[in-house]
Amino acid sequence: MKILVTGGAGFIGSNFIYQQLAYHNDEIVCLDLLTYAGNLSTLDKAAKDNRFKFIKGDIADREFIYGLFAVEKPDIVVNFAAESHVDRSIKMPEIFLQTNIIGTSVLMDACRKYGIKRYHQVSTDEVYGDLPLDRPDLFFTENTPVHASSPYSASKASADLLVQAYYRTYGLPVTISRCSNNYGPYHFPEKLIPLMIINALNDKKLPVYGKGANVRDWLYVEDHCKAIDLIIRKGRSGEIYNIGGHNEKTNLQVVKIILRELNKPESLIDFVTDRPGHDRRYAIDPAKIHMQLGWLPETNFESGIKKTIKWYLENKTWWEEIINGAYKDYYQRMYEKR
Ligand code: NAD
Ligand code: TDX
Repeated sequence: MKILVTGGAGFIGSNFIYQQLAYHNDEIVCLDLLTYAGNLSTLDKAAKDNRFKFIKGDIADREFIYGLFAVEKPDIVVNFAAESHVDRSIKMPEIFLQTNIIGTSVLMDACRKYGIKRYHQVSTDEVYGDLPLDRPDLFFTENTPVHASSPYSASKASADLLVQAYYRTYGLPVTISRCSNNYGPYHFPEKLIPLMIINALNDKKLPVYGKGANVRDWLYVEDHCKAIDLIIRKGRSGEIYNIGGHNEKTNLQVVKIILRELNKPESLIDFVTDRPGHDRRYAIDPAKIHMQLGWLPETNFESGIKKTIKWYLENKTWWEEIINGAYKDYYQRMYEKR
């Protein structure tokens, strides 16, 4: 079988590729535009495997995508390619619409034209909006209405609606997964956990938005990838699967854990202006994927964060190259006057 993995040079896509190569004997074609978030060096080890091939290109470029499908004829498409950072979407929404919505429709049109066994859309719990902080009894289920808050989540929700429309109208075999916040190796340093680890290692301030009271439901990236693996091989076409491991933490709790693990003082914490429209709490009910596909998370937050910190300590070159490049301007623009 041949699997086309789009966005495989990013955080979750690269972890998915390594897991697929370790557990299965399928061919993997990785398509990635190598935006600021894509990093070819992340795939260095995969490139040594003759079942793996990398192609640079844009999922929203129709002519290019049709040409690629005509040659590669993938059996399964797993679409990780996206603009993924909420803060960037607030400053620059257009590219989110282009990649996340148009890109998804182009990929699915290619699937219709050339035929595939399964198109899988990697979506997010953010499409459900947020939950109040004082109702810990509430969780997102697959039946929770879509209610996006940021241009990022609105673009992901729009893509999900298109995926469902292609299933209903054209009978395209599709699945959608909606996962909570991931963390682990190869996470781009603009996101909370890697940003805080790297700033703490460099004795820089840790910018916590608002009071740090917002809650995220953290899942170790390998658990997310295992869930997607089950869905593409055993999941039912037309279905949505929520993925999450009941690992809720406030941002302040996460930052304090990181400081404690690195033996750094809490005086590094800097409370800065809040994110506009900041979602208060995400919390996934993963009962469906557990009951139907037998998925359960294997890594709890306490061991996952230790593994993650160890990875950032042992892979300094990977992130130093990033933070010494265009990331510097990004950081200044995003945090200077906050
Ligand atoms: P990421 O930003 O680390 O990686 C995205 C990858 O997509 C990069 O390699 C980038 O070069 C590539 N890409 C961007 N635009 C492209 C285009 N037009 N054509 C081809 N490639 C393009 O993102 P991530 O955190 O790995 O997220 C992957 C997917 O998972 C996204 O769809 C995201 O919405 C979803 N998701 C992420 C999380 C999370 O916590 N990170 C949680 C749930 C869902
Ligand atoms: O500097 C920061 N300070 C801070 O307090 C950053 C970057 C974030 N935060 C807060 C905002 C959020 O409440 O930390 C929380 C996590 O922020 P992000 O890492 O930006 O993630 P989030 O906005 O929750 O979105 C993530 O989870 C769902 C991913 O980036 C999305 O791609 C995914 O869909």
